[in-house]
Amino acid sequence: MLNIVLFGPPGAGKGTQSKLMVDEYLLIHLSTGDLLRSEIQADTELGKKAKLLMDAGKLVPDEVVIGMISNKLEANKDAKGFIFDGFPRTKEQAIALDELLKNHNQSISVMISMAVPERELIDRLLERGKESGRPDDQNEEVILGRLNVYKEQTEVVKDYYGAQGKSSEINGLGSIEEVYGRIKNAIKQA
Ligand code: B4P
Repeated sequence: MLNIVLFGPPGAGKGTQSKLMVDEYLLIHLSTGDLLRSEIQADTELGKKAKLLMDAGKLVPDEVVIGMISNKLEANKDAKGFIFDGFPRTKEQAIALDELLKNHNQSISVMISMAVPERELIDRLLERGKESGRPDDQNEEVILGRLNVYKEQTEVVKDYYGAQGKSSEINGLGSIEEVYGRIKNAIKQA
């Protein structure tokens, strides 16, 4: 099985690249952001609570996203592997993911970390906000807050996989195809 963590700050291109990887590697794409937005769309209790946090650029509690991923792993026992997009976002989530995969006799194959300068991230998210209607993409202050959350709570996840010898960093600047080529190389080397 091929289990990939696609990692990077908000706007790095994780969702964009995941779509290309799904077709080529036949993996199941698990985006906690998409899963949470589906809950918001369906107006569930979970969605109502998540919306307040997401619109403010804050993280949803660990137990909520870990529970979502656990359900998806259970429901896809025959999968060829998974792309984890936007998860794990805290060290606690990374530890929980290792545990969940261990219960299925699986482990993470590689964490691919996408590096993009901060100004480019802000411009990409503001641009997406014009069309997507996502409240968390429309306000520069909220975006800066999300980048701070990334630095304070999420960046440690890179060290977590680095300590396991599973971290591979690529340049996330350039065309979508150029970035995808680098991801394919990182997977080949892993
Ligand atoms: P996410 O949905 O994960 O959203 P994101 O970080 O903004 O990144 P995304 O992957 O969608 O964007 P991409 O870089 O592809 O999270 C949203 C919120 O959900 C979080 O703030 C949090 O509240 C909550 N949440 C999610 N997971 C959580 C977790 N595990 N724990 C707690 N809370 C959680 O693309 C950005 C833009 O860049 C796009 O418009 C794209 O077209 C463009 N782009 C991509 N590649 C490009 C390239 N090479 N060149 C130019 N533009 C490019």
